Amino acid sequence: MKKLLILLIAVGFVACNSATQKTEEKATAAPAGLVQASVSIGGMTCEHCVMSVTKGLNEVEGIAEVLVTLDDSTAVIKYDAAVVDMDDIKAAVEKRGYTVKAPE
Ligand SMILES: [Cu+2]
Repeated sequence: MKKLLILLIAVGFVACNSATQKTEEKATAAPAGLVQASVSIGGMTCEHCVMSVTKGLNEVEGIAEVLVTLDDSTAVIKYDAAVVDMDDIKAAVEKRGYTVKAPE
């Protein structure tokens, strides 16, 4: 547990430092093979939470595009369903200390 806390603090610190880098999000047509899913993220309270979740998801191979919104606590993810599935997406978010409620 202590190790996890340290990890979370480290992640938060890194995320804070990069919080000024605003990623530009554009609505683009998904390339063939990509699917889009909107999931609810639990535990986000500020912009650096958004950055942390965004980073965590962008690190996952097969995820092409991530748009995390703090206001409604959602992440819209475009991903290659042949490479990743919802379990991988959940794991990446949970690794950052947040929860995921995937659409049923
Ligand atoms: Cu935060």
